[in-house]
Amino acid sequence: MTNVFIVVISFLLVVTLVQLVRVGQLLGDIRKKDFNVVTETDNKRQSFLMLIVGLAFLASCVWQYFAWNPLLLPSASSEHGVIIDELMRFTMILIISVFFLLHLFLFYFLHKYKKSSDKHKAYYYTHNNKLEYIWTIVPAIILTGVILYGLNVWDRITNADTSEASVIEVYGKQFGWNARYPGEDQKLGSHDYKLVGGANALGIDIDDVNSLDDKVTRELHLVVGKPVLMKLRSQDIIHSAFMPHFRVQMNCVPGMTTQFVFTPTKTTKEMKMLEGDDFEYVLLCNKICGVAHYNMQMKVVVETQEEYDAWLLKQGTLSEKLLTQK
Ligand SMILES: [Cu+2]
Repeated sequence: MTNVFIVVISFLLVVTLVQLVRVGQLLGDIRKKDFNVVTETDNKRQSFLMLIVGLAFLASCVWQYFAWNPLLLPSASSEHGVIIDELMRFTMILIISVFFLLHLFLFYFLHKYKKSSDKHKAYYYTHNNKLEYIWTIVPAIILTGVILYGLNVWDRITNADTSEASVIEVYGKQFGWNARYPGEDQKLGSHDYKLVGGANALGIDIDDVNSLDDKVTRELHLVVGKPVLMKLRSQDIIHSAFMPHFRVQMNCVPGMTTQFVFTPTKTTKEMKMLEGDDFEYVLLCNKICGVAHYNMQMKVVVETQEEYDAWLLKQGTLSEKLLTQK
């Protein structure tokens, strides 16, 4: 119903504008003036209105910044997330400063250089090498600096030390996630996509001795302050494991294993105290992968080592699950 009202009101607004133009034309006829001739008063009024529109536009940008800011993600919950946030902040400050500066000049000059009889004509100015150098070289230097900064951050994230990290496999399929933890041997068993079928949704090679104590879960539990190396796989099409609070995202590609190493820094309990009791970490799919893509998610819990150990102990191993099925 609201949409119908919006359409009707928009239509009436257009009709009103057309009628106003018609009234202007009729008034022009009565006063014996050509309605289409732009007078100096018109120019002054229009340039003043342009200035108002420009300032209102910039004011609306400031308002939106404060109004929508609470909808942004909270500060990063991982070690590398901090340097991503710093890069983001630096880039946004740079872009927003340039945006405000340029728009202030744009609207000011539109107002200042309006057509007016008391000013001389605009000077036709074709070329200036000095200006060309300045507006080519200065942005080039600044952008090169931004790119080098970004590459440095990317390098630090993707080449992080994996030697101390515990390995967890994350497996995506239409439309859900599983996590696989190695058992006491600390080794994940091998896998093959040809083995996917029935209860063996992850294609795990059960003839591999390392597989038997692996644990497949529907939640991802992580230890606070401990690096984790996520090995990512997909069963069917490309998915993307996205954990916004940790600033982690990596594609899951069928037929290959991708990986991401990171260290969580805040437990779920700490985040609940900061963000409210409803808060949960989540792993989402960030590739539009089909009709239920919107709901392809897995709960993530960050906890202390003791809580993690207690949880992991309760998860059944693959061999136990296979025995109960028989
Ligand atoms: Cu997906």
